[in-house]
Amino acid sequence: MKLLCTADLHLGRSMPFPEYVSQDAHGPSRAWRLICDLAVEEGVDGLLIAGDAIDSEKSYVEGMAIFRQGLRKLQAAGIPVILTAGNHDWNLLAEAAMGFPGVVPLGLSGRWETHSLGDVTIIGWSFPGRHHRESPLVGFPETLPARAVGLLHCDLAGGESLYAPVGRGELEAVPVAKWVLGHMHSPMDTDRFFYPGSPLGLNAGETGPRSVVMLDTEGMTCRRIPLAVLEWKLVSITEDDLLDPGERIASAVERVLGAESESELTGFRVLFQGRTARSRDFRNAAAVLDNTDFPGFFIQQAIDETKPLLDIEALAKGKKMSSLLAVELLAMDSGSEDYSVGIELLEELLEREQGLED
Ligand SMILES: [Mn+2]
Repeated sequence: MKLLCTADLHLGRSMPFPEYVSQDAHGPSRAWRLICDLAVEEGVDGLLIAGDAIDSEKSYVEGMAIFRQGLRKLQAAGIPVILTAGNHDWNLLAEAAMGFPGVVPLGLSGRWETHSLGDVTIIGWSFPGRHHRESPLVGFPETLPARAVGLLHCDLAGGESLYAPVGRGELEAVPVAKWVLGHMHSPMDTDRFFYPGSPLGLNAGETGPRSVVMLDTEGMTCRRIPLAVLEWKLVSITEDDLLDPGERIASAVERVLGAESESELTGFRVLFQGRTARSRDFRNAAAVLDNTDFPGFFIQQAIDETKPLLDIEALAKGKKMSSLLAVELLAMDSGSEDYSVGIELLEELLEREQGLED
């Protein structure tokens, strides 16, 4: 059997896009439509969703409507949907599935529940509330039919997590051939479990390409299918590019941003770092870039972390405390760690001296 697996769609979530980027065309709803299309095209035997299909109660009306549109399409194609609830949609799945006999939420009261799909048993557990501090594997059945696939929203980091902490060993100790997990938005693959990851990064920090997973239950093998809705990238433009600000900023940015992307749209966070004599210019550039409309990509945020260039030689000629430090610095290797510590001290000192003069 072929089962298409995904998680963390967060339908209804408003993306951190500039106004000119369409939420519907490039956000979670676009990803969901693609996933439904893919399921139909590939003629899958089922779609598995490991939690957080809908974002939250706040975006509930919108998220629910988008979700049910997709379910209608899948139902028309005779594709069953098996899903568990995550910490975001723990109280929404029962209603979402209403009127769809082929849509099966599993383990809604926080109890393990099974569902047969052909020769495969899907076993799932849903968040019973917003938080769950215990391992959800407590009370897991000791025996299961041979071909069992687990469906769970959980925090693999374990420990003190509020979000159903589990250890890797716990997942591997139970009689499940393959776990489909949700909650971590980055994709992750191991022999016994995998996180499909969110089908698109939901904020600029969630960088990297995204995909869904096709699980072939014959040999319990997985194949990733890229989803090219949106990719976030972080670019740092450092010292070398900052020698000549102004015009150069735009060309440096375009050069970096012009790099090929598999995605329909790429969202960038641009970081200006390093020292420049015209740090102020970068502050302005950041403001301009925030509002620049490029085809195929946009800049979600430009952050100025540049520092003013210090003229050590000129400072060394002075007659202040800072001059003594500047003399020391001139004798040091500018690549050393001590040198950067010295520069920071010098900046601090200059600020204080400035304060005394004011
Ligand atoms: Mn979650």
